[in-house]
Formats: sequence, C-alpha cells, structure tokens
Amino acid sequence: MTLKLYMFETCPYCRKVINEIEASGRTDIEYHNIHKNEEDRLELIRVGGKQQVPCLFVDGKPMYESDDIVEWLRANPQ
Ligand SMILES: N[C@@H](CCC(=O)N[C@@H](CS)C(=O)NCC(=O)O)C(=O)O
Repeated sequence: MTLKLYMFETCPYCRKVINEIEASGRTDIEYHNIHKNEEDRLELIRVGGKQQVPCLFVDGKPMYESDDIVEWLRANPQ
C-alpha cells in the first residue's frame, strides 16, 4: 500500500494528522508539501479536484478531511 500525505507545515489540520502519525511511530507515509513543491500542488488538484490539505492518497485515491484521515490511520496501522 502506498500512502502519501499532501500537506503544508503551518496548516493546523495537517498538524493534527502529522501529530497522529508521529505519535503512532509509523514510517510508511511520504510527505508532499504543496507549498514547497509546485508539482505536488498541481498533482493534488489534478487527482483530488481541489487544493485542500491535508489529503491522504491511499494507493492513489485521495481522502480529504483530517478527522477521516486520523480515523483511517488508526484503523489501518502500519
Ligand atoms: N475540514 C478540513 C479543513 C481543511 C482546511 O481548511 N485546510 C486549509 C488549510 S489549513 C486548506 O487547504 N484550505 C484551502 C481550501 O480549502 O481550498 C479538515 O479538517 O481537513
């Protein structure tokens, strides 16, 4: 399974998801900072249809909403 988190550092909703990832100790998530990488920003819009973060791509399928992402992470440990 490939997991990619589209985010930027000062977004509080991203922070919530990143805190969950760090607290759980999982290392299977690739970060894509849309403020640092224009290709990542365009890819988020192309696949997800909107520039909203956080967005977790699970095997390429976008999941928006920090609460849903945290719930998914807890239900799918590394
Ligand atoms: N309800 C969303 C809120 C996410 C949100 O508002 N993210 C902001 C950045 S802090 C954003 O991407 N805004 C741009 C947009 O919504 O188009 C969540 O909990 O994930």
